[in-house]
Formats: sequence, C-alpha cells, structure tokens
Amino acid sequence: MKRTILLALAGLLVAGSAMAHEYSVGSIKIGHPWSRPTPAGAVAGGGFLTLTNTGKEQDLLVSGVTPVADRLEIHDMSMTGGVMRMRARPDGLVIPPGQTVKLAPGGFHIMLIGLKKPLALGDHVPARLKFEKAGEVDIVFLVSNPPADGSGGMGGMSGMEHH
Ligand SMILES: [Cu+2]
Repeated sequence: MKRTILLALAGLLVAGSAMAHEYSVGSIKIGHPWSRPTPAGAVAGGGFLTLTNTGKEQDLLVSGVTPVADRLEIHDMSMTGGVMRMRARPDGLVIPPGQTVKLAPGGFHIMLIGLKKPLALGDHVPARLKFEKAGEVDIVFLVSNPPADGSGGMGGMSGMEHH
C-alpha cells in the first residue's frame, strides 16, 4: 500500500518536471525550453527559455547547435515601421549577474534554421548551448503550445522578416 503511494508520487514528480523542466551549468540556470509546432515546409522554428545568472559576473550566451536544424541562431526582434524584424545577434546575448533574461515570442529568441523536419507537438528537440563563462550544456526544447501565463505573447512568427 505504502509502496503504491510512493510510486504514484514519483509519477507526479516526473510529470511535473516535464511541464517545467530546468537545466543548469555553472552559474546559469535554464528554465523551461520550449518550441512552437511548425507548419509543414517551414524552414525555421523558434526556441524559447529563461536564462538566470546566479553568479556575480556577467555571462554571455554565445552559440548553440541542434541536430534537427542546419544552425541555431540567437535573435532579437524589433518593430520598425510597423514591421517586426528579427536579427541574428552575432555577439550573443548578455546575461547580467543576478538577472533573468527571458527568451520569448516577440523578443529575444533562439532560431532553429534549416529544419530537417517540422517540429510537431510533443517532440523533444535536443540542443547544446554554449555560454562564454559557464560553458556548454545539453538541453531539450519541448514542442508545445505557448504557455497559458501569457508569456507566449503574439501569434505565429511566420509573417516576420529575417535579416
Ligand atoms: Cu528569429
């Protein structure tokens, strides 16, 4: 009886961590990486997560790789003349000490470019991120619909220009 309850609890913990998974490397904590499903034929998909720097020095997300796409880029987004534009940040993304940087639709994000197949709901998309100080870490983007807390922001990225 006791054993059954423990097993049930263990099951709950696993389910909970799948919904809000987290990684850490050095002073960097990576919260809930997720991606949106992409339509058939889409060449690119977004990657979203939070980066928290628990250290005392600034760190930098410099690059990443994923087996599901030709390349992984770090983008920012800005509104110019009513058009959303995305740009790669070749110098990476600064994570100030003691702060959390959110990569979310409509702002900073990771872009998987040259998708080898569409991202489908429920897919686990592996990637390796590289930080200047903290080093490399393997993460998994869960392909899901935008979180219900509103951090999903605006609708699809499909209408946006890349530069
Ligand atoms: Cu982008």
